[in-house]
Amino acid sequence: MHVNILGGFLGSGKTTAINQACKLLQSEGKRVGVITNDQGTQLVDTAFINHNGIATKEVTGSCFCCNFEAFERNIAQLAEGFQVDVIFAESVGSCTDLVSTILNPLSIYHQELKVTLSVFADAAMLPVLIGQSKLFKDSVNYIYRKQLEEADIIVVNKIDLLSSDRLLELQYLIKNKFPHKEIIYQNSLDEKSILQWLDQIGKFNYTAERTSLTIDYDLYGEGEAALTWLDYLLIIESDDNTHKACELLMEQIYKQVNSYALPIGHLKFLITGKDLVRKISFTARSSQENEQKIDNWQENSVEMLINARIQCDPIILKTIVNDALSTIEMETNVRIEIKAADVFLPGYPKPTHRIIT
Ligand SMILES: Nc1nc2c(ncn2[C@@H]2O[C@H](COP(=O)(O)OP(=O)(O)O)[C@@H](O)[C@H]2O)c(=O)[nH]1
Ligand SMILES: [Mg+2]
Repeated sequence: MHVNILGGFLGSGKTTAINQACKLLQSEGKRVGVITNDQGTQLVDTAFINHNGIATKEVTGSCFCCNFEAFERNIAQLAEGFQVDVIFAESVGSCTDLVSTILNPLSIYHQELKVTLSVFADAAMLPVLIGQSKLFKDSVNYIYRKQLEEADIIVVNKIDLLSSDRLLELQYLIKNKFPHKEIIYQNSLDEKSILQWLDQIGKFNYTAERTSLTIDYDLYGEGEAALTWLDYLLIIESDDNTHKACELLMEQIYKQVNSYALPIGHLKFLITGKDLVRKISFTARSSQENEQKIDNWQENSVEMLINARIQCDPIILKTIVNDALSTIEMETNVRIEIKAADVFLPGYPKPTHRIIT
């Protein structure tokens, strides 16, 4: 069985690529499964992939590396319960050191699995984050660079958003920076691009021995803890339609985060109703690139899941979201019930295994 692990920073396009790849493989009659991962418990990615009719398991409350047993259990359940041929596993966007903590343990304890590690990077963010970026703290940039360093394949994603000149510049930069890496340039919204990625991981030499990262866990832990985690589950109800209020709420949160100049890892919303599944993501791009038109819907009651990773104090993020909820309730005719709310700083990474090669 093939297990394709996706790493790479928050918002780089991992879930999008998995979703597209699964649809393509399913249309060819293959049985696919997905394992999602987050340190929170209410996951936008799981709900999104599930709504698309794909067998999904999740490791919550901890990353794959710190709960390897749960990861193994999920692989076994997808293999036995759903008889899948291929699994895509998306690791937490602020996680690294996967070769020593996931791939090496899998190659020792599960030699029957054919495992690959694709590390995704947003094409526009890549030159910023491997340079002397002041966007995130140095410890966060450190994680980003380490993720790329251990990739089997680097997937430079969202190339559709670059001009051809900028793409050429980027290709030159990346080739020089990673002369020995397999690199592909991708638009995950495009079928042909996804087929090229699937072809590349299909051809991968699964028996290749990988080199473990040399990594400073204190700096890695500092980077993880720099990004506050927020998960909210809301019920939004109205006597009329809920669309406008939801749109205003997302806009209000995004604007407030920007007004405090807080760097966004990701800020994503999943809105579901009787006939509705809508995912809206904001990432560390310019606000103009993040401008989104949210098509109308007709629903009196929707569920909204919010997942955020933002570089700031947890109290600030919690206050921004709670203030936005109050404002929208006052200014529109919706009632908002908070079903679950969790805001925290991730703890120090403590992998189950760390096997060095
Ligand atoms: N234009 C464009 N947008 C993309 C592409 N891949 C992902 N996105 C968008 O980038 C945002 C973050 O994607 P997501 O898959 O959630 O990233 P993840 O955090 O790495 O799983 C979403 O709004 C996606 O629609 C791409 O190749 N091109
Ligand atoms: Mg994701």
